[in-house]
Amino acid sequence: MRFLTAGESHGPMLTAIIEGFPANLPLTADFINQELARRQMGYGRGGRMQIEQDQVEILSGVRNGLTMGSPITLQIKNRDWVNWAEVMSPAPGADMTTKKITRPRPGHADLTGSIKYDQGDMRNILERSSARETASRVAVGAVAKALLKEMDIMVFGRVVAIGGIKDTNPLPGIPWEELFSQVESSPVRCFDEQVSENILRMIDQAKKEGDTLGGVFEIIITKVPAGLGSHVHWERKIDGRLAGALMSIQGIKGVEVGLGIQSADQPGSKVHDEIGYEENNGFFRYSNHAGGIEGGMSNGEPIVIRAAMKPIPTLMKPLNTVDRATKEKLTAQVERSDVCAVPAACVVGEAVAAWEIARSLQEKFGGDTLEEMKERVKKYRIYLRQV
Ligand code: EPS
Repeated sequence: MRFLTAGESHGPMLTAIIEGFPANLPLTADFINQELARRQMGYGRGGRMQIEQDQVEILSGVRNGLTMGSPITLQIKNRDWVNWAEVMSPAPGADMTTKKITRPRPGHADLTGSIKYDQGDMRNILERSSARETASRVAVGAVAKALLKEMDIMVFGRVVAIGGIKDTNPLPGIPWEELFSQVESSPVRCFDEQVSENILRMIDQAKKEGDTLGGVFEIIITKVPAGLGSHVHWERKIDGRLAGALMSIQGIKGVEVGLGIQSADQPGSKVHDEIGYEENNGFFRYSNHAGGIEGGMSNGEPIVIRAAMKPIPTLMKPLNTVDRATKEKLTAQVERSDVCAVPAACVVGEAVAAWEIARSLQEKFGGDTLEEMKERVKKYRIYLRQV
């Protein structure tokens, strides 16, 4: 299973092609659109989200609401394109001056991208490095989620910190659905209401100061059977794949699994999860410091991964830089942007994690059809309970 995305932030559209997906999976544009709408929410977004109302069109691979096993093409039109048609025109004669960028933003792809691809106008870098691309990945992730749903696997994210304000409480011992619905109702995807409120104030303050904020989100994946991924070779390790996928989201600077970095500070006796066994239910762990992954494989406990997002590099009170063309010391370009996009990145995190789980599931269970895959997963789950 693989996918490609294409499209510029202010081009006509974003496109994704998924290949190697099983046939007979129920899939509708409505389901994908719900995920796209979740990505557009979150306190601290900029003006662009008022313009867009991301809607997917399924252009191939699906007929009568079911996948056919052939490549699936997804397309999301950029509503903003009408305002950019002349600037972004692919034909010779495009307006190359009005929106030209020569003052790189510290922390952005602008400068290095423009040197690497030898582009005097850094718009040619911004257009593709923009987190607008994540709309495609959320659409792809929605397709993966639809597959995972069939196997009862749920992927969900919550924000645990923004701008240094943290929800330090351990995961509350309530049913997952309850936790997720409370998170879903928070404008910053934070479980703790008091922390949510403090974060809202912090975002308002940052906006007033022309600044931006980063944060940390956590992805939880439930009911993953033990044994996805493998210890036998580096690129089959599921933690490596999940970390790589999360790290590839725009703005992410750190990823940890379970206790993560903290596990380095403690002795083994405090870190490792002791093993238990329950008749007819199989092996389990008494704690989940490993975040559901040991030896590059899911171990049957919920997978818990965190990702840290840096503050967005476009500051309304810009930092110092050097003009690409004149080498003059100036302040960086100011573009329309977000004060904080951590809640949106959290939804993107769900999507990329869902894709990696679906991919590992397909590798283990194969299957050209949903039925084959489901049957094999069902049998394997019986084996896990009896082993
Ligand atoms: C985004 C669209 C962008 C930004 C944001 C994410 O729209 P525009 O650049 O037209 O305002 O709101 O991207 C960034 C801040 C970034 O640095 O990439 C989106 O659709 O999520």
